[in-house]
Amino acid sequence: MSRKLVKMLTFLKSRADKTLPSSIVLGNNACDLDSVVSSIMYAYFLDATVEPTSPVLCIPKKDVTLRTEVTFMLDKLKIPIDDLIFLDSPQISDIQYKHIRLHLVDHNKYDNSYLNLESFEVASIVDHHSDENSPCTGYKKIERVGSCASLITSLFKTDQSSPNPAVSFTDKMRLFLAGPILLDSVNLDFSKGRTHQVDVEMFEFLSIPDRDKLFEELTKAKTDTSQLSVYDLLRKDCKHFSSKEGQVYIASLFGPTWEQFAAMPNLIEDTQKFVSEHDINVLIVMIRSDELFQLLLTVAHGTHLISEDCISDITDKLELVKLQDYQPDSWLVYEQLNIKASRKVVLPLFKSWLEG
Ligand SMILES: [Mn+2]
Repeated sequence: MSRKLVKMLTFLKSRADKTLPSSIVLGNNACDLDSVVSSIMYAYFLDATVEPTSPVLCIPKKDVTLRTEVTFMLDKLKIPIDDLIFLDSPQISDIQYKHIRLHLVDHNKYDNSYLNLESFEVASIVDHHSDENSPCTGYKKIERVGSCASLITSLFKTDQSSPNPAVSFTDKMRLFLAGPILLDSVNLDFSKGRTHQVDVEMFEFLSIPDRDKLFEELTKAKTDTSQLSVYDLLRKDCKHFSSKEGQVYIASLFGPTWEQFAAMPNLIEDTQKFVSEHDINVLIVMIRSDELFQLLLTVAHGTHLISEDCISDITDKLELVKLQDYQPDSWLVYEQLNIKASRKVVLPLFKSWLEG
C-alpha cells in the first residue's frame, strides 16, 4: 500500500500500537482543541511527507474528558481515545532515552519537565503565539493568526495544490481542522478581534458546508458538563494558593445549581478524593448557573478554620446569604448575591483573609 493512502484513523491506530518513532509532535499543555487537532494533523503530515512521526498530547490521559469540546470532536470523527498518546501512556518510556526530534505546535518553547527526555532537538515549530526565540534546528513558522490549525491547514493546502500531492486529505480531516479555526476565531467574526485573514482563507479552503451549525455544536460541547463526575467538575477549572493555613483551592464550575450538584452521585467520595489527592485544607467551590452564583465551602478534616464567624467580613463583600449546612460533612453553602464578584475577586479576598 502506498503511504499516501493511509487515512488518519489507520495512522493513529498504527502509531499507538507500536513503539513510538523518534519524531514526535507535541502540542501545548492546555491541550485545547487547537492543540489536539494541530498535533494530530501535523504528525500525520510529517508522517506522510518526512518520516514516521507520532503526536503526543501534553496531558495525562484522564484529563482529556475535561476538555468536552475535544471529546466531542473525537467522537464526531470516531477517533478512539485509546489510539492517542498522552504524557502517561506506557509508550512514553520508550522515547525517554533515545534522541528525539521534537516538533512543537501551538507553543514555541519546549519545557522538558513534561517528557523528561535525555536527548532531543526541537526540529520544527508551527505556532501562533508570540515568538519566545527558542532554538529550533529546522522549519519554523510562527504567525499571529487566530488558530494554529489555520497554519497547519496551509501545509495541506500547499501540498494539495501540487501536481502530485503527498498526503491523502479526506473530508474528515477537513472537518477536524475546521473545528479549532471556528472556535478560536469565534466563528470568523472579525469584530471579536481574534480572526485574521489567514483563518478565513484556510476555512474557505476546507469548504465545510454548514459553518454556523458546526460553530454552535462546538460552543455547546465546550460548556456541556453534563457527562462529568463531581471529581471531574472540581478539577476542570481550579485555582489554588498556599497560605499559612495550608492549601486553598477554588474550583469554579458552570452549569448545575447547588441543588443539582448536591444530588450528583458520589458527591462526598469524589470531593474527598480530590481533597486528599491535592492535600487541600480549604476547598471553595463557586457554582454558577446563568445569573445564579453559589458558594460552597468545605474544610478538610482536622481544620476548623472556616466558620461562620470567620467569614463575616467576606460575607459582606460578596453579599452571601447562607442557604444551608450540608450534612454529614458540615459544608457551608451560600448564595452569592454580588454576582459581579467572579473568582478574580473572590480568590484575593480569601487570600488576604487567610494570610492576614
Ligand atoms: Mn492555539
